[in-house]
Amino acid sequence: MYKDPSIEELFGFSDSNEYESTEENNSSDELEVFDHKVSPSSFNGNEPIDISSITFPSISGLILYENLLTHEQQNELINGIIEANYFDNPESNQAMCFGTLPSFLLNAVEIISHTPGLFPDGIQNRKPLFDQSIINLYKPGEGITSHVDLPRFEDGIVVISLLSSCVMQFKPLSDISDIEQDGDNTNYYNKFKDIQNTGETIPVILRPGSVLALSGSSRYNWTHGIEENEIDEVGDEKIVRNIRVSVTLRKMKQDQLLLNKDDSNSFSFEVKKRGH
Ligand SMILES: O=C(O)CCC(=O)C(=O)O
Repeated sequence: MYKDPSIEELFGFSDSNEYESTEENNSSDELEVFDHKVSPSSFNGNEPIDISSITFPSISGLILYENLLTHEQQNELINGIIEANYFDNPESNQAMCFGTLPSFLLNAVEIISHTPGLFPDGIQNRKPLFDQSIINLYKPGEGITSHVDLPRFEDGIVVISLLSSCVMQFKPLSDISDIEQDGDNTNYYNKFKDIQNTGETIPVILRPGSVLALSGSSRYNWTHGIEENEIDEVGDEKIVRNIRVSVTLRKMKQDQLLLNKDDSNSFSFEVKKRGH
């Protein structure tokens, strides 16, 4: 019978009793652990047959592609993340990579870059499409505070979801002082006027293999975040969260690259505990 992998089976550390595997501790058996990590059954089902795109009438620029990545492509990402050892330290749950993207992301980026309608052409055709990635690890119940991505990143952001589903909440940005400022960028967040601000929070279910694209209003005029819940309920659907990994892909503004890096082609990464 299918059983979700535990955090130590995936990332090789034991964190707390809460997440302790009920199975025998097999962490010394690399091959078996590795098999468990990568088995397609870890994704609970059959090959995806239905790639569907969902748009959100009140959030312009937001588009969700479900099943865009096959189980094998999801496995490739998870294996790459495991092999990069980002989360060897149980305190770490966020890895930020700058410059050249890690090689295990390249196939997924290739798929995304050939997915029509994800972004307006000006974004979709830029080179490179992305040069910065954040990999977030969530234990069941963990979330991320609602935020708007900083202005130092270009328009056109994607979030790839892996392993488990959760609900991301979109809230219209009502007050510019609500968000973290990054220099003199106040106008930056107000440049899209197509928002119909009803004050309503819109839940978006992010399932494994899905890719969520944010551009325009959805990127600048809405906050996005994940509440700290073990169970999400949307309509009739009840989602029991398990370990989730997400990959956010963005492009840094050119002037930021020059400011921050001697060599814009260099690769660097930072692993830390999510601040929010
Ligand atoms: O984990 C997610 O799905 C979203 C991550 C995110 O918004 C971020 O890293 O800024």
